[in-house]
Formats: sequence, C-alpha cells, structure tokens
Amino acid sequence: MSRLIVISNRVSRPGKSGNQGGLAVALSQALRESRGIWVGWSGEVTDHFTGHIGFSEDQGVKTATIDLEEQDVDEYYNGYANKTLWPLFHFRIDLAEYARDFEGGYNRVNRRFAETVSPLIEPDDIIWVHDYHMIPLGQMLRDRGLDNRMGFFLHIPWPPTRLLVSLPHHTKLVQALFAYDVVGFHTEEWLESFRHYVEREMGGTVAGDFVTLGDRTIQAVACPIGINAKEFADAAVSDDAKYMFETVSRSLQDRAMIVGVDRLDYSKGLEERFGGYARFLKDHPEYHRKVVLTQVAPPSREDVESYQKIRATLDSLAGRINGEYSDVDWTPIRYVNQGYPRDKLAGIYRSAKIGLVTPLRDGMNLVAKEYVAAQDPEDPGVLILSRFAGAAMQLKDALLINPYSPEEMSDAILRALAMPLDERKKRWRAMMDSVETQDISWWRSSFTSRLSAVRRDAPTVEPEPAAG
Ligand code: GDG
Repeated sequence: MSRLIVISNRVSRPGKSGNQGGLAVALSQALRESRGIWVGWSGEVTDHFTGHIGFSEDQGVKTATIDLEEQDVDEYYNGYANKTLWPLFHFRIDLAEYARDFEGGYNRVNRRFAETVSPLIEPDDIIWVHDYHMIPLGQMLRDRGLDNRMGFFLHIPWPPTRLLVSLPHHTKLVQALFAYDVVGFHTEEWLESFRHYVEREMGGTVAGDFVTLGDRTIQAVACPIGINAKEFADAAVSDDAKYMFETVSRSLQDRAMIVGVDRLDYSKGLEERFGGYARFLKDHPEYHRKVVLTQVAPPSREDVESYQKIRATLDSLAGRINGEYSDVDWTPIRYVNQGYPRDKLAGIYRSAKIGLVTPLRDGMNLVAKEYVAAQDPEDPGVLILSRFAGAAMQLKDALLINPYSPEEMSDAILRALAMPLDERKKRWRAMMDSVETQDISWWRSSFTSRLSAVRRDAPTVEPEPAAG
C-alpha cells in the first residue's frame, strides 16, 4: 500500500482536542492505515524561517509541521488566502483585495512548503493537497523533480469565469492545477465552472472527466464531501448530548427552537438569516413568544477586517431585533459567540425543530448534514437549506430557499413549523439515506481510489472521445 501524504494549511492531531472534525478523522484513518504523514503549518510564528520540521505522532498519525514568519502569515494566510481567494471564490469580488505582496507571500509560503516537504517524499507516495491555500504547491513539487501521483481537492466553490478573471494572474493560478493528476470539487456546478474557464480562457479541451491543457491531461471530478454519519448520530444520543438536549429544552419552555451553527463568516449569510427571521416575526405575530432562533457563531479569522465588520454588524442586528420583539420572558434570538464540543453540539441540533442553514455561497456545508444526522428518527426536525450551498445538490428533501429573500425564508419557517410528522419523517429519511451513503469514508475512498489508479509512467492519459 502506498503511503498517503496529506498537505493542508493546518493539520489536526487526534490527541490534541479529542474532538476532531469529520475531515480530520477520515484523513487520520487513511494516514494511519498507510503509515502516511500529514503536513501543514504549525500555527506558530517564528522570527526567521528555517525549514525546521516539527515531527510528532499521535494515535498512529504522523504529523510534520513548519513555523512561518509573521510576514508569511500576513501575506499568505490573512492576505492572499483569506482576503483575496476566499471572497473571490465565494463570488464576493466586492470584498476581494488584490495586492502584489499577498500574491508574493502566497507563492513564497507554497515554495517553503515544497522545499520542506520534498525530501520527505518517497517515489511511491500518493500526495493529496487540500484547499485554496495550496493551489501552486503541486507545480512547485513537480519543479523539484517529484513524479508522484498527486491530487488536489478544493473545499470551497469554484467561481464563474467572469468573476475569476478579475484576479490578477488568474491564468497562472489555474495553470498550476494541471500539475496534479486528479482535481476534485464538491459539486458539478463548481466543476462545470472550472471546465468553462479552462476552455474559454485557456483554450483547453474537455472529454468526460478528462481536461487537457497543452500536453497535460488531468482528471477533474465532482466528489461531494460527507460526514461520519454513524458517529454523529451516536454523538446525538451521548450523555453530553442528552444533557444539552435537556438543558436547552427546559430553557425553551415549549417554544420551538430554530438553530444555526456557523463560523462567523460573511459567506454564511448570517445577516440575511437574521433579516429573514425578523421578517417572519413581523409577518407572524401569532408566533411571538413561540419560537427562538439560537445562532451559534464562533468567531473566525479575527485578524481580517471584513470579519471584524461582520461581527459588529451581527451584534447590532441581533440587538435591534431583540430590542424590537423581546419581552421580559422571551428573547427571540440567542446569539452565542462560542463553540461547543461536538457531542454537545449534536444535542443542540437535536433539540431544534428547524435547522436554518442559509449560506450565500458554500462549497458544501457540513452543518446541514450534521443537523440531519443528529435528528431523532421518530420526531425529526426540518432542514431549511440555501440552494447556494453545495449540500443542496444532495439534500433535495430540505426546504430549499434563496437566502437573499427574507420572504422565502419567512415562508419556509412557517411551513417547517407546521409540517406534519409524516412529511417530516419522509423528508428526513431521504436526506439521511444520502448522508449515510455518501459519508466521509465514501468521499475519501472515491477520491483516493482515482488517484491510486493514475499511472505516472503514462502521464498523458488517453482521453475518451467526447460524446457528440
Ligand atoms: C469549508 C467549506 C465545506 C462550527 N461551530 C462549531 C463546530 N463547527 C463545525 C461544524 C462543521 C464545521 O465546523 C463547519 O463546516 P462547514 O462545512 O459548515 O464550513 P467551513 O468551515 O466553511 O468549511 C465548506 C467544508 O470546508 C468541508 O469541505 O463543507 O463549504 O467552506 O463540522 O460542526 N464544531 C464544534 N463546535 C462548534 O461550536 N464542535
């Protein structure tokens, strides 16, 4: 069995939190089985980059981390990754900042990773690079003579061509993806946008899963990430989850809870969600005192100005809505800026009659799947889901809405609150089937099996003739 080398911005060590996300668990399992290594930034800052690798091993998972300089963090992580690519790839060119220093820092850090990692790689290793922080890494590894099978997975959307061209040197960035053998996206929509760009902007060709540019042919595939459904369903009946369920239920005093759980990020549509809920309260006074929206929103990327702004906006919006509608014994929005351990989170999901997941744009959105997995099969809640989340391609039995429309959101809340048990069960079963079948292990093996099947001695795979 070939070793798997996972490279991503950050690594997750099993022992560190005892509370890894699904992605970390799935990758850890594959790393353990193949005796592989997970490489990433340590999260630490050093005065001078030395290339020193910090090795560690925890529950059979080896990690290798490097420290970065403060300027690296500013330009690569806070800069190009989170101020340029993240907003642009979430269709927010109004928030995207284009600065040469950011791009320079991004390339420098990717080069630092390439230099540090290449001596660790053996010829038969399979390399799997993750996400927008690391797009050029594959090319930089190839430049250092690595001929390994290499895959890349993008966890966020791929933007439409007309938006992507606003990025200086966009062609160079996309060209770098052709160093990989397999490139994965969550949905057909993101894949389609990638192919469109390659055909229109670069003169490449597409034949089935194969995309050719010059003498390089790669496989570009849609491969939706899942969660560890079984484990999440078990977490929802754990002692911690039960404790949380009871605590929340008691505090609700028979009111119906609507729940949102999101990193505090403008792509998650929190402002619009509060607006939609306010619209519901305005249109349906008969529901006053009968519903509560609990929004769990742990802060993220606090060094980036647009994230400070969203926090301030939401603080004041929640205050305004609560000020307008609250009574001495009812607060319509519980806005919580802290995270919870996974089991407790599962209990919170289970105590909510409605999961309100309304990103303006999201590569996939795992919260939607977790909400489904945490429900009581005998009395499941209703998922209201943005049609702009990748998850909407699979969870078609959610109430799908346009998150920009407060009326649609308000109507969906009304419908969900009144939905008969039979319909709730039917919809939940269909969604749970999808969450269970296309779970995190399915995702990982769908991607890695394609990668394992690549023959590097025949780099130009003969594409199948295009249909039509
Ligand atoms: C990116 C893409 C794609 C949140 N609050 C708490 C908590 N969380 C966990 C959730 C969930 C995860 O964070 C968030 O995952 P999402 O998928 O919703 O969103 P991103 O962080 O933006 O992830 C996204 C994903 O990558 C995977 O490819 O789906 O589209 O943007 O797992 O549960 N977890 C705990 N306490 C919290 O308070 N324990």
